[in-house]
Amino acid sequence: MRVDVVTIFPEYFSGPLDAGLLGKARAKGLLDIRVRDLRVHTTDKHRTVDDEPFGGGPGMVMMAQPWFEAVEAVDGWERARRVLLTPAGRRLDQGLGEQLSAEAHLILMCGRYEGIDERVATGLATDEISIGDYVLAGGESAALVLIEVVTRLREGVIGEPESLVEESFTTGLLDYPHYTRPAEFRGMRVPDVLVSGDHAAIERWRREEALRRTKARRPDLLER
Ligand code: JEE
Repeated sequence: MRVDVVTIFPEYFSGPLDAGLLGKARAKGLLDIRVRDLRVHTTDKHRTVDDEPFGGGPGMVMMAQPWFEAVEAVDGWERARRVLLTPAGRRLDQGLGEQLSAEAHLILMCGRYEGIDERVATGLATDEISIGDYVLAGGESAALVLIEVVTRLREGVIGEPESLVEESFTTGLLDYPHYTRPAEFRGMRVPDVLVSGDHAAIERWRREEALRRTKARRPDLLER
């Protein structure tokens, strides 16, 4: 899968894309990520990307021109899924992540300030996506979240595909609690059933714990 990221902070991506699952997927050639500096496509000596909002209001708005030129400079951009990260977008969930993971090419647009001139959303992007209901300072961390969600769903990225099948957001419940050795740590004991060897009882316990947690923390998941 090919991913092009457009940002005024390319350096934001160097650590996260090299570590862990993303670093491995790139090393295996399963993920080809290119981070592009929006300011390359500015036209003045100060490399300006923002201006005051028409109609007034707080903050600055990113200009459409550098965004159109940056995206149109990506080879194959017309066939790519062109995603604008924005707090005003459709909320990312596992289902949308699965859809996006089937694409050959994503272009992710990461804004800053109060956002981007609306003509980028209407005339350049194919999708507007938000990663959740809170306000970030820009789209970069959202793009990293999206890249991680999509990458771990690609064939060959995760060694054991069983861990994808049992995924909590696929079963519709939160995950059950996990424990490892030692059986007692600072007076906190692992539930007896997990060391009992009774696999039917373990399965029942896990299912009940998942249900209990979901009721307490995410009742919205049970309504569906
Ligand atoms: C892209 C700029 C910052 C801050 C004002 C906020 C008023 C934009 N889930 C997500 N949360 N935030 C983002 C995100 C934030 C961004 C950009 C994505 C570009 N910013 C910014 C404040 C405001 N509004 C919402 O209420 C109305 C706008 C994001 C994603 N993806």
